[in-house]
Amino acid sequence: MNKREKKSLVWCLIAVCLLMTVVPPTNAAEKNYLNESEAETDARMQWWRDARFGMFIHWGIYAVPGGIHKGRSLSGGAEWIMASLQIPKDEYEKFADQFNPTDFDADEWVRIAKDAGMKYIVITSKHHDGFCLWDSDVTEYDVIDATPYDRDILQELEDACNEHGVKLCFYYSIMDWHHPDASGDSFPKYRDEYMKPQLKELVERYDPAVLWFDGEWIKEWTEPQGKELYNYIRSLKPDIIINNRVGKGRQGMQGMNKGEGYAGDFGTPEQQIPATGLEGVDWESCLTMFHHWGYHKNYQKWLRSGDSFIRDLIDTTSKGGNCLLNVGPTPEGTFPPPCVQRLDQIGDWIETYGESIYGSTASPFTKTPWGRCTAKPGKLYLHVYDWPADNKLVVPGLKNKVASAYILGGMEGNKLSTTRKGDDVVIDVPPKMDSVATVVVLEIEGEPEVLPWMARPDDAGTVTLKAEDADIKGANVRLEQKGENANIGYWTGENDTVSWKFKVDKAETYKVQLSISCEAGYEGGTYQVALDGKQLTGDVSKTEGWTDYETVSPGQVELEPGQYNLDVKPQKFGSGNALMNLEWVKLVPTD
Ligand code: H79
Repeated sequence: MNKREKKSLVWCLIAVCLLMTVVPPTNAAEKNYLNESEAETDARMQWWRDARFGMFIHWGIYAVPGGIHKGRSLSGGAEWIMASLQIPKDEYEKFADQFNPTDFDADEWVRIAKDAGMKYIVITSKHHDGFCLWDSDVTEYDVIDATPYDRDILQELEDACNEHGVKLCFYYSIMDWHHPDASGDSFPKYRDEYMKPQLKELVERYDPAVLWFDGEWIKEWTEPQGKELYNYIRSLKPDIIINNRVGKGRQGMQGMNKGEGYAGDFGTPEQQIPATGLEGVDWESCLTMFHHWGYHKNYQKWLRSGDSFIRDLIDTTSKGGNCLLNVGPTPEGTFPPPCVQRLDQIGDWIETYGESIYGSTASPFTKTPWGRCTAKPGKLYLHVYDWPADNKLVVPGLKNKVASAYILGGMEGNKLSTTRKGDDVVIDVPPKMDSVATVVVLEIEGEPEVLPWMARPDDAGTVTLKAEDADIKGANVRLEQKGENANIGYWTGENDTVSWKFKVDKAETYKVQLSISCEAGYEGGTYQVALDGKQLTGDVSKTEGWTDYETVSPGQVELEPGQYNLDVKPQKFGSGNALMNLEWVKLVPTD
């Protein structure tokens, strides 16, 4: 392109942008559902917020190869086999001839989900490969027309879900590797003559509670199209819920939106749980039971324990989000038995402790060192992972008056005694119970009034200030997760400061220790520790690399009982532009 052509292209783009601002993308007479009031959103989202736990199902003809084709296995998810092994369309289509899931029993699937405590099911109506699990009018590439199996899977699931009171929801991929118009210039044709008619079929025939989009990252898809599609679907079913992948707001796998103004009702972290929730933002972490989303023949290799899924559910709930746990059924139409066994295990836990999950909201605490907390009006549910050795459960920095305390699950009548110790509440708990997370209920008066987390001495009297609990201030300095070692890194500004609050309850002389690392070429700096009006300094020597930590001590401090603030910051940089990585600071009693 020459300069002149470039110039006219730029003018052309400017003209298009101007036009787009004066001509709204949707018919002005239609309702803009993106402008609904907070009360309307709250009413629409209520069942979803209360539900907290759903089942994701990835099922399609990719289950037939199960991650292995012609002796080749793949790097990505088993449901991506067409793309990752570059299987030509006509060759891939042949898996449809072998898709004959005669063991499929919608009623059993829904019962398994319900017994696991799941309130909704999200199934792939169409994944990236384009194959459809219902009898679509606009394609033959579906379970009725292209496979020997002659049953409408989505219809059977809808009937079973209605029967059991579980909400049925559909995943739908915008990206489509099968449809000839789904990429390039003909994309609008695919959108208007294929995608939208399919979505209309799905909404009108099966009445889904949620539409869960994916594959929105393709270059053809834009935020204005996302907004238009959002409004189109809401116009078909006004109270439907739609995820944020309908538009372009999502920030990668982290899943939350880049900012305000994007279409979609909830964020979609994928294969991860955010470090903290976000006040006023709905989100759902989707997690798969065995690394792949679709069925993989070697799934057992990756299958995690039932306990880990229970803790994931507690974790998402304690941060104010939902958990969508995925299973990839076999080509025969069953859930792999070890998955069912884990789902049973989750269901057992839910049966005892479900009250602490459904309808609960995020923890009011910044940190509960023994586990997690969920809340309902007047109640705090303390999910204890690490049972206190002395049977005294410390609820840190809770100002409210306590009404009562008891353990959930048939022990409600057995009240536990509580005492106030300064800002903390201490609950006398019985010896450790046999559960991955025992739930202690603390009934309190009024709205929770909670102080920010403050570190305190452990049984040996040592105060540990961890990187993940630090208050970090500076341009670049940040919390990093490298391998096992969460640490504070990118320490490049002279005012970059990390701080902790802690308290001690008796007079003591402490040795201050830091666990630091420094790659060769950066050594020679000095750090400063400020505590109780005193300053200690120490040198930064090189270690084997940024992940090789060494414990150093800049000196001792004498402290009286009380609350303190400890700051660490650079005093002088060494030969590089970063000071050090810091894993933790400890105050170790000297006697
Ligand atoms: O259906 C399951 C997976 O098959 C599908 N989503 C889950 C629910 C999935 N497809 N791709 N991926 C997951 C990973 C893809 C990541 C990327 Fe991207 C797409 C990297 C670049 C484009 C997402 C969008 C992350 C960055 C931009």
